[in-house]
Amino acid sequence: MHWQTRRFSLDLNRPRVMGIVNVTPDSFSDGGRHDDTRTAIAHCERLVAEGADILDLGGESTRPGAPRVDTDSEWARIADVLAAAVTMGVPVSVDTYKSDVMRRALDTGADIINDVQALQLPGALAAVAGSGAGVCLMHMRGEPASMMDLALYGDVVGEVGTFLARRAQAARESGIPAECIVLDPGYGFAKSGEHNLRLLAGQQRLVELGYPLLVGWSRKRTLGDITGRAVDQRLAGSLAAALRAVCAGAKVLRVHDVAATVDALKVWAAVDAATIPPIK
Ligand code: HH2
Repeated sequence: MHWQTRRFSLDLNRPRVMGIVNVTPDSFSDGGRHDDTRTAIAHCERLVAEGADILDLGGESTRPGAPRVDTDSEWARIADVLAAAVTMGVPVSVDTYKSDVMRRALDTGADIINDVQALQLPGALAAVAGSGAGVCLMHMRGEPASMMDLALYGDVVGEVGTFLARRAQAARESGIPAECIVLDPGYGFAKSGEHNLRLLAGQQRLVELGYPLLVGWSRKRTLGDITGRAVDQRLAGSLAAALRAVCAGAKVLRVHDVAATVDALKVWAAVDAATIPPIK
């Protein structure tokens, strides 16, 4: 199983780590930490040194209630960081739902477009089709400002699955090859804590759609609700959710804490590789 991106074909026979670089003043867990070009580039270098397989750059927060950022401001935040990141030897993803930002990112050498709106906004499918870029199509409803009002589901796994299957089909019909597509259940997006947990418990059903799954549980609110921990103390919860997601078929983990996640996956892989002698 592979994820075809512009410059790299990622072997997904082992789970991969996507390191988050939010070049924003207001992201929910790291807003303002690397929102200038110099510190953002240094953060990219650090995540690659820690073992990130992919970098994911974002210039607009999508936390619940986040305000929109206009195209030029979003692009101004990430442009120079992207130009530096594409020289670091790993595929670089840009987290955006705006077709103009997608086009500029692809012109600057981005390998992947990560769209929390699953290429639904006008011009998004056309911006990516023909580029050879990998895409991550994520489930959400509405917009970050209002999405939690839309957290109403009967069968959350089934409804998310139906949506993702439709978006993958639309992407393919627009000319994006199947091997470029990964799907994401969108943990925390228009979903209550209960929905997120049901979705993770039933995540294996989404694997049956036939595309690799990418998941983002890192530091999210549901982990705080379960553990009572503040956003900067959710590493243990994030690792537990990440490994549970791998158990349920996830192939790419979108995380803030790259070094710890890489270690956790090394332990997982070591157990997988252990040979079991027969009982005599
Ligand atoms: N979560 C966030 C942003 N982008 N993309 C994908 N594919 N999956 C996710 O779960 C996902 C995502 C939110 O996390 P973060 O980037 O840390 O925060 P913010 O949106 O506040 O910048």
